[in-house]
Amino acid sequence: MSDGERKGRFTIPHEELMYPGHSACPGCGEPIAMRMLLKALGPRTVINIPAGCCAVIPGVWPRYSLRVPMIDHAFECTGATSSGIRAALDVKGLDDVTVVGWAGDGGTVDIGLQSLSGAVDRGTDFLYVMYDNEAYMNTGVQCSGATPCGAWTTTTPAGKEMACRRGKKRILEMMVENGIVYGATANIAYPEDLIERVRTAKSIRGPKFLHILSPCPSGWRMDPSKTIEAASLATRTGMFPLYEYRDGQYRFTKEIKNLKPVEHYLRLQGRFKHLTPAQVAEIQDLIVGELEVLKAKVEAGRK
Ligand SMILES: Cc1ncc(C[n+]2csc(CCOP(=O)(O)OP(=O)(O)O)c2C)c(N)n1
Ligand SMILES: [Mg+2]
Repeated sequence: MSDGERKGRFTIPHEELMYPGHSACPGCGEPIAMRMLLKALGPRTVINIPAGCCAVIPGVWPRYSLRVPMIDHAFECTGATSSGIRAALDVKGLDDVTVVGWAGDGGTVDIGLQSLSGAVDRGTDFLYVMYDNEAYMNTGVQCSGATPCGAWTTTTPAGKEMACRRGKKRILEMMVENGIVYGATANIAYPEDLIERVRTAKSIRGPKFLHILSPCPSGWRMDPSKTIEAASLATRTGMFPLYEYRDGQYRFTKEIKNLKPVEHYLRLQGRFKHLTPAQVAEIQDLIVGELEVLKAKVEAGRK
């Protein structure tokens, strides 16, 4: 902890465990999320990363921008690798080291789902982080189970009908049903909140799951300077609500009052530019419906 932090001047730790010089595209949300995660966890951390942009962003050998060890592995096995690392650390008596499985949305909600589910089932003490850029970006923007309704991708082309018509896979709720001890959504536009969620996760033993929204300017077809604005609008329009699950209860970590119309979020990004006013209204209805479901869960926990 720095002097500034001790005096309460900074809520974001000064310590840097991710250096500049990584290979992310301009405006990419992933290194911001990674930087904040490492600030919250500190150096006693091991990260395992599957295929995806995240595998190359830290650097290609001999360059490396993280100050913690990272293990690179196949696309579909983040959960299994985390369980293996945890077991090895436990044998060595290193129970103060946090294990983080860090994967993209495609590597989590689709291809790594069985492996993640197995690790939760085994009760592995680890933090799984899904940074969500809402498509398979590293291979050229294909639709994943986390791509939002109406978004253009190369496999959901723009046309008269919306090729992607459903809501995002509710991965956090799926993991809750699977048996995680803590789960939360977070957003790079709210770094202090993100850090608080990571610290909470670190303080609890068992399988934890964090879902971080991480805009991708190239895939979202927007200017790299718009990353934080887009991320912030995602939460302020209700597209990406911030909430957590702990001890059997859901709770909003950012109140969802006075939501802006979703159009503000959609119009910022080229991936939604083909949408007609009727389709925008359809997406608005979908979001309102999903928020009602979430509110009911939060209310049920309060009773
Ligand atoms: C088994 C397997 N299938 C496909 C691939 C090709 N592949 C590498 S990265 C990637 C996209 C990853 O998408 P996501 O997990 O969302 O991360 P992002 O690239 O968006 O950061 C794909 C399909 C692979 N490496 N291994
Ligand atoms: Mg992705």
